[in-house]
Amino acid sequence: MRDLYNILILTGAGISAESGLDTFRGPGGLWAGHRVEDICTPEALERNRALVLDFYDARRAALAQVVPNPAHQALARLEAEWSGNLLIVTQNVDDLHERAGTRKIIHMHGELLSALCEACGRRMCWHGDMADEPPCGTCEAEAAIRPDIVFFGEIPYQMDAIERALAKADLFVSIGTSGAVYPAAGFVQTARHYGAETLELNLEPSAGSYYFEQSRIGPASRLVPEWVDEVLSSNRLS
Ligand code: BJW
Repeated sequence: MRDLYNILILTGAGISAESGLDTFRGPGGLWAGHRVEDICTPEALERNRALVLDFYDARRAALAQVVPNPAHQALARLEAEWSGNLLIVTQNVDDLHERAGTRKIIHMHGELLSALCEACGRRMCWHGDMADEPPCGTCEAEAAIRPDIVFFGEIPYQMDAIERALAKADLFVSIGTSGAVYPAAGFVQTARHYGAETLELNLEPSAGSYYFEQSRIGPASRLVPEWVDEVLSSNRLS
């Protein structure tokens, strides 16, 4: 076993499921009765702006009702206690990692609590509704505020930083993601290419399970704290 210093963790909807947030592709994981791939696009936003804004307003309201679970808390503890490097890249648009105490995080698919002005490109913290289409607080453009969410066909955020982290990772861990959406689904192969060990923690084997050296099956609220205990009690820090 090689020394361990740089740990890169990818999280998906499964880590927030036990907090009460729906996943995308499991049972009941439908987006307002549609496939997420048909609706989460810039074209859908253009065609039916009110529906999309309403949907994200409801998600933002639901987020205020839930709290981090033991999996989010364990990763925050790992960040606080691990003397190597730890980076969390999340596909989730919720803020449960941050509320658990995580500080080093990239939201590659955007954030529910952020808004993006399509006119001036400015991003701003957003806690209220967007359905009433307020003007941009900076450039005052009308009907230009949209959720700061990466839709299909748009480029995920901070890909350069993620590529750099993949290239230097000693261990890549994927938690609660189905491996159905790229580029995140390809991270395991990139990490392996650069020599990282790979581990998957999921309720069931994902589409990409085959690429992981090790898969552990079970709920994140149990598997993640167990794995964090293992890492913190190991002597593998280089
Ligand atoms: C538990 C659990 C518990 C449950 N404990 N586990 C053809 C081939 C290949 C690629 C493409 C293609 N056609 C188009 C593409 C690209 C496209 C894509 O991948 N499409 C696929 C459908 C094929 N991707 C894109 O368009 C992306 N952009 C892009 O590629 O740009 C080009 C580019 C890239 C890089 C550099 C330069 C250029 C953008 C993708 C945007 C995705 N957006 C969404 C919506 C976000 C907003 C929102 O939240 O509403 O992101 S879609 C949705 O899926 C969301 C998620 O982040 C994402 C992934 O879902 P996730 O997290 O995996 O959830 P689920 O539900 O799928 O899985 C849950 C998992 O949890 C399951 O495995 C359960 O078992 C598990 N679980 N309970 C542990 N208690």
